[in-house]
Amino acid sequence: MILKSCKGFLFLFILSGQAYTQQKIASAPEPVFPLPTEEQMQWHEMETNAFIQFPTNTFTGLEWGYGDEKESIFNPTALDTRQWAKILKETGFKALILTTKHHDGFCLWPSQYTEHSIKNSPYKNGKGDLLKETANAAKKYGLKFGVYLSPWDRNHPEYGRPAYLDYYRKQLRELFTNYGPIFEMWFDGANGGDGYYGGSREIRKIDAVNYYDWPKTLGIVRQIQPKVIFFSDAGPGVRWVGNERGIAGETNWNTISTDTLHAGKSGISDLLNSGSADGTKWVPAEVDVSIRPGWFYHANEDAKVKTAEQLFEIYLTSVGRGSTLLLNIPPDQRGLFHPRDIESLKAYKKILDTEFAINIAKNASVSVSSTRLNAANYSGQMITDGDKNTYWTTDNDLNTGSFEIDLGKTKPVKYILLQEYIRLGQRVKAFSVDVWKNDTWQNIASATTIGYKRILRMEPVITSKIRININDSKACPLISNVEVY
Ligand code: FUL
Repeated sequence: MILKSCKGFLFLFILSGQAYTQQKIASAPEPVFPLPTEEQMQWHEMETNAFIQFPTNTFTGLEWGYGDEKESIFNPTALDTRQWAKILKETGFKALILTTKHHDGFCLWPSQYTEHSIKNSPYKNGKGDLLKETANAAKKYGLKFGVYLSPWDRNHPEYGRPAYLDYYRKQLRELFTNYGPIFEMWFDGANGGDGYYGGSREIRKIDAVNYYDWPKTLGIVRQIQPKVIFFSDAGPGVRWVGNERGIAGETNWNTISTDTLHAGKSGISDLLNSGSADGTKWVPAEVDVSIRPGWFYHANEDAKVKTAEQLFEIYLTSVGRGSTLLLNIPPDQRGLFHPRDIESLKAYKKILDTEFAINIAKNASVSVSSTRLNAANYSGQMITDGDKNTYWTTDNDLNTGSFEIDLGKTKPVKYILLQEYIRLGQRVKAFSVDVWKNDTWQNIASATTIGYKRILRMEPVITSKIRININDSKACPLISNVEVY
């Protein structure tokens, strides 16, 4: 392969047989801002992560511990963080995020700043450190590790006053200094209300916008680990999707204007769910949902564990709509994933492997309405070449375009998976899908955004050719990948 420059174009000479064929190479389109950071890109590519919540609620049966639980109640009999990590790895998860302290204020690590922690529990006679054990298990199984540290603390006597903020920041320092790389930090939106508060047993309200002084608090964490991604309603790394049912918006922009949000702000669920086309920041939606009705293990919910089919639906409404799925699997009172949850997870993985077994568009030939400057490096083939770093695009002045994928012969089609090259911004606003049937094109689907990934499930249709029409885009569309199953 030889590269030469002439009149502003690069020419690529590829040796095919005995002769060199000349191919024109053009430069990339201008980005459409805002853009993801490198860490956000990695986060997009992870697609499915797990949440693990194991506070005193597991033993009290509550959903929100009051903060007055005795430390002695935390007594898992067979805890094994390697079991969690092993199953998550086997069922396709890329990371786990541990709730290190829920609203009850009970810490799963021996924090030096409180007595309300694992160090005063029977677990390993007070010598246990679940943060360390979980981080080690994640590492052993090649999973990234993240943490949740509830800002709301119903145990702490100073909650709602400046002294608590100092305590919270010290705990963040402990987390980010002692447990290795943390890829994501989860800030919960639930903040303030009734609680034990060191025995006061009263209602404490906070000023949600100002109390935590988030810029300063996040700055402290960033100084220790600059690459961490912050989750909250307001981002700044990733945003809440606006519900806990596992459903991202059918229209799902990774962009949103964060000056309209703050953690815990009410009345913005729809905005969080869809993002906004004209948003000024890249803050993609994360879909957090539990495998059980609640966030913690309760034996009376064993029969209500989501089925593999329900989990697969959630996959389609989260990852399939360009979000990342954060699926909560709460360990039981032994400290292990319950057999029912494991059964669902394994069967869900089987569905994924079966439904997406063979991409029938892999290396299929693609014809396009037009190619950017007729350059080889933006041709239709980039869509089916299996390389996430190459893409098809058009000239700058076009915000529509179409391409046809030739499957070679007639085959049943049930899913079409599309991806934009979002490193240069999310662009597509509307697209439709046609299939070749009875010697004509028939429309079978229309949708809005694509983003990092979009999966359309259809009534199975038999066809030999698929046409995707980009009907509206912020600027020339950049399509990096299409798969067909
Ligand atoms: C919510 C919390 O109140 C729940 O208990 C749970 O931790 C969930 C992930 O976030 O806001």
